[in-house]
Amino acid sequence: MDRQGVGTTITQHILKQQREKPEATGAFTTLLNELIVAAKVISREVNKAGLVDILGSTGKINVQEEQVQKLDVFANQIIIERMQHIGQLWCMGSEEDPDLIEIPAQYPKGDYILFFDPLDGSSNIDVNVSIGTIFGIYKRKEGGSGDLLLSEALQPGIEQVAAGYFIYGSSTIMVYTTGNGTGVHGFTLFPSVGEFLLSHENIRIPGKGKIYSVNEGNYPYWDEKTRALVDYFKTPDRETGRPYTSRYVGSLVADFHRNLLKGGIFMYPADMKDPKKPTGKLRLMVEANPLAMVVREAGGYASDGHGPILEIEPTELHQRVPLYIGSKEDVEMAEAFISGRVEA
Ligand code: P6P
Repeated sequence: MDRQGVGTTITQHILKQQREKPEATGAFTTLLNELIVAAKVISREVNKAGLVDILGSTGKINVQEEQVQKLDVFANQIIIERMQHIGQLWCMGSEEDPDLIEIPAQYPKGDYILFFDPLDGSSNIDVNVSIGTIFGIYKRKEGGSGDLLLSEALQPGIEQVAAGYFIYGSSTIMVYTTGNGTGVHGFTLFPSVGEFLLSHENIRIPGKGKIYSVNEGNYPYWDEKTRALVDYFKTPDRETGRPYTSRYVGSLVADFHRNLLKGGIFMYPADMKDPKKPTGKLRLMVEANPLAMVVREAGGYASDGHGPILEIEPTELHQRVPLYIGSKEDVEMAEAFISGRVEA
């Protein structure tokens, strides 16, 4: 806290970073600040969800064939409504919407593309487990057709100009990076001030952790390499600090945030539980890519088991990928097992 008793606000932090970029026009700052306003509104609703009739399911199934929670719908609408009028977006892609979201004709368009999961982990809302909003921001490529084409919107995660997440838990925290060595920084929402204040400056993930996070209920549906990998983390070996501790909340943002701060590996491997989802449950554009950028900027790594998540050329808006993400040494070990370089 500085002498005003406030500390560094997220707005000050963004402005400082943007001032160091001669090409900055203020468009990105406007975009990120509006997303922050949306997150503050979502945080308020999440934190009072237990008091008003906004819990439970809408009875609808989304494009992911998952129960749509009322707060899911609310969060999605808030982000779309707030972001579409600021004149900085070419289009958006949401985990909740089957297709790209067009900016209505009455609003000016911009050069950025926002992919987001409005409320990840929402099945945990009713049991008061932390949930979150995940976002990845891209710059529209020059020379496009001018039409709203998926082929022009989808880009590899390495092209993100910013990525991060909001976690709505015991407190609301925003973690983000603008890449290029600018680091990963966390801000905690002070409701009394109504501002996100810097609380975790320059987050670095340990090179090797002591935690593994995976839903072991899927063990019967994994292939031999995946089973051998998870068994590896459970096998006692003093030299490599095994067995690791198992920690799995079932809310990606909560599991990722804990491992980012403490070290460890989160895994959502491919499984044959649902033949319609042979490449795992998590989505490339709205979950894996944003977190892969955050973890890379914090010194970690994210892989699909064969190579960097950030280098995957997307072909579909909602394509799913296996995800191994966290401490670099642990994720590289996962890659060695899954790609067959280590014998099962
Ligand atoms: P499972 C939540 O529904 C979610 O999308 C992620 O937040 C979480 O990591 C994962 O699914 C949990 O999936 O199959 O272990 O319940």
